[in-house]
Amino acid sequence: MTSPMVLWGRTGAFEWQPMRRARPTFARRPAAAALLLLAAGAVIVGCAAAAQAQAPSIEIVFPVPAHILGASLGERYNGSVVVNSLVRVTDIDTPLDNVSLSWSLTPDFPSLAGQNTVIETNRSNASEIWARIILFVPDGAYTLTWTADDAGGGVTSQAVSFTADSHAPYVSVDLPAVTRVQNLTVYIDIQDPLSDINASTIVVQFRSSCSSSWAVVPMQSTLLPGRVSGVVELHLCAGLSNSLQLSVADRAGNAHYGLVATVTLDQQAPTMNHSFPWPFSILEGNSVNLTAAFADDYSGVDASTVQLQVSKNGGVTYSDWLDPEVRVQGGIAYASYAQTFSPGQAAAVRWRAFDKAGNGPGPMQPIHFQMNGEPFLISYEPVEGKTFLEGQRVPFAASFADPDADFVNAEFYSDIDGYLGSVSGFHNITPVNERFTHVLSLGVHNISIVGDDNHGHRVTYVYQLEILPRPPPDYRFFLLIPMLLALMAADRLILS
Ligand SMILES: [Ca+2]
Ligand SMILES: [Ca+2]
Ligand SMILES: [Ca+2]
Repeated sequence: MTSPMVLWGRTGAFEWQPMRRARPTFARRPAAAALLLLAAGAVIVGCAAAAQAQAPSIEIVFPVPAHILGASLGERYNGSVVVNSLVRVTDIDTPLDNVSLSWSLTPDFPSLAGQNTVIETNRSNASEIWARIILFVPDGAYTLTWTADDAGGGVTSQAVSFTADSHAPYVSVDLPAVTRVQNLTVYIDIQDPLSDINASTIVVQFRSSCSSSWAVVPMQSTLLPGRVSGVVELHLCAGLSNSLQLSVADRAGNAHYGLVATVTLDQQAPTMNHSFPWPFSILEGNSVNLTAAFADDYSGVDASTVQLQVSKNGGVTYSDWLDPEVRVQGGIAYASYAQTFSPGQAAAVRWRAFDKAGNGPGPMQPIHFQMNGEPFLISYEPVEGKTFLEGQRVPFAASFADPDADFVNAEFYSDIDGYLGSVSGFHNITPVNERFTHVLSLGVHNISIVGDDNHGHRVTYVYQLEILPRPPPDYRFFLLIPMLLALMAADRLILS
């Protein structure tokens, strides 16, 4: 990019003040114009071989060749590097006011245009012009070219290469955030392609989780252009704060100093601090929300690794590993998995979890539990097929057992007479001697015995009882009475 020429009016010696643009010198200086016209005429009329106007001469005072800018605070502004280029122009055969100046920068960049890139000139001295521009450039390698044109055919250019580098070397460390490995080999890469690294400034320090002070760590270095590759050996201590810091400066003086990486050493698997069901508990219903909560010492539970296995035969065989829903809160991983069981089923669950460092599988011990089972009938009265006469009081009793030692209530129903009564047991088995009686209607009854363990299980047994009509009175009995009396009288006669 080339800045348009800007000529600023004369001022006092070495004062860098912007002034209004000067008018063409021909208009203001008739004498000089006449002289130039005469000279031109002489060239045209007289001699084609007469010397052409000699080009101005440019001396770039700043920056000097290979200058690196940007390392000092004064050379940085708002994220850019300030390039304050100063030149001195002399011209032996042209009034200096006629000399115009321009500049260009390679590579170009869009942010260069604007007020700050206007050329300031000082023409207070009749034999020389001092000019400068202020450029704000990003980091990079540049070539600045100044061009002076004396309007008489003499044009000259001067170029200077410089580097803008306002950034410290870039440091990258190949260090994991968490590890299970106590002795780590760490690769360090330091880069500064612009102004190269001053290898003598590199200092690596390490502080383990078990220490409160920093210690210098020797680094094996391989020096490359604009780059240093290093290797250090670290001996970690269990904990969160194994820290590495590094200081280094580039050849321009930009320095990096500070923490570059922290690594957690974790060698313990997660632990389970809560689970449901409790070991050896008896659960009601058919669906159980199996839950567990895991904690970890340093790196934290890897939620994606929390799994469980379920056994439905008391821990003899287990399912495949199942993926529960996992929610992590406050460093604790909460897992839950809904599973259906049958009544009375002996069950077991075992969990596993890894931490983020890969320690695991964590808790694997099974937790045994049982599903609440149905009660079952042991004995009952009256027995199947027994008949009773109409109007007779029928005694009812039942004994139940329950695998969970639940109380069992036994209720009796008739399909003819409805609810008959109940016996309620003490623990485990209803005592046989607890009974009630009921007069049933004539006919064949379907009797239901319903056992309820008060834990959701009602079992029903059905059998039949028949109530018979009473037979008519047997009058032959009454005919026998006089015969018996006669026999008894005869007995007495013989004995006496
Ligand atoms: Ca640098
Ligand atoms: Ca751990
Ligand atoms: Ca039960």
